[in-house]
Amino acid sequence: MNTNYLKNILSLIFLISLFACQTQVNSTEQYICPMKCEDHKTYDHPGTCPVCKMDLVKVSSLEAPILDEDGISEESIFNLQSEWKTQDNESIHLTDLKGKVLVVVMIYTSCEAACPRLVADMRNIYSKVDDPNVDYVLVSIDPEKDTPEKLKTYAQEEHLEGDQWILLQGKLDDVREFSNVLSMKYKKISPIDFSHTNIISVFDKQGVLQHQQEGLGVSNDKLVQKVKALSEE
Ligand SMILES: [Cu+2]
Repeated sequence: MNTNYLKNILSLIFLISLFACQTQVNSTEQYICPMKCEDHKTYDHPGTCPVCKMDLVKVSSLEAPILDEDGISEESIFNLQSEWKTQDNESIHLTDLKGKVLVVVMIYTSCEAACPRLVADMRNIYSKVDDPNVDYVLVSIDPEKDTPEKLKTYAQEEHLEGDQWILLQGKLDDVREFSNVLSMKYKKISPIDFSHTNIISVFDKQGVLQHQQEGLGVSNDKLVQKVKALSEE
């Protein structure tokens, strides 16, 4: 009787310690946005990213990038299914841009304040990098007005000519989704104008965000260096 009682107690202690161990393992698992919207901010529980609304993933799962059969990591923009129109009125998916380093900015063509300066910075980066393995992508945040024809005219006016310049018109929701990936904020403030953050982003050849430059009139030296390094990878 006494032995049995002791056995039961011991088993119970064993079970409790097992359970305690398990709880501890779970609580040390951290979660992170796959797009790293808030840089390296981690969460104790699974959920969705407050910025881009994508499902948080386990930090440990990001240590070795998960590649699908096409060699695209979970964090890549090439996973986005959205369809876009270029300035030449061709339909493309983001994955069609695979294999080149991408320098990306979101603008709208009727902007008279910040966007012309961002575009000038893009041209400046283009001439400093001087590498055919880099594409320059301008995504319109005003797809209702920025039709492929309008984008074509804008490209000519702004001297964004040649195969390396890609101007994109998307659907409203797809533009919003894309801006979330870049942590780029924009808001319509009048029938013609938007307020927006000024960010130039760099993606590697697999479509993973690698660098961002925020602000107007800032030095692009670091970004140029990063683009050159990624192009050589
Ligand atoms: Cu603007």
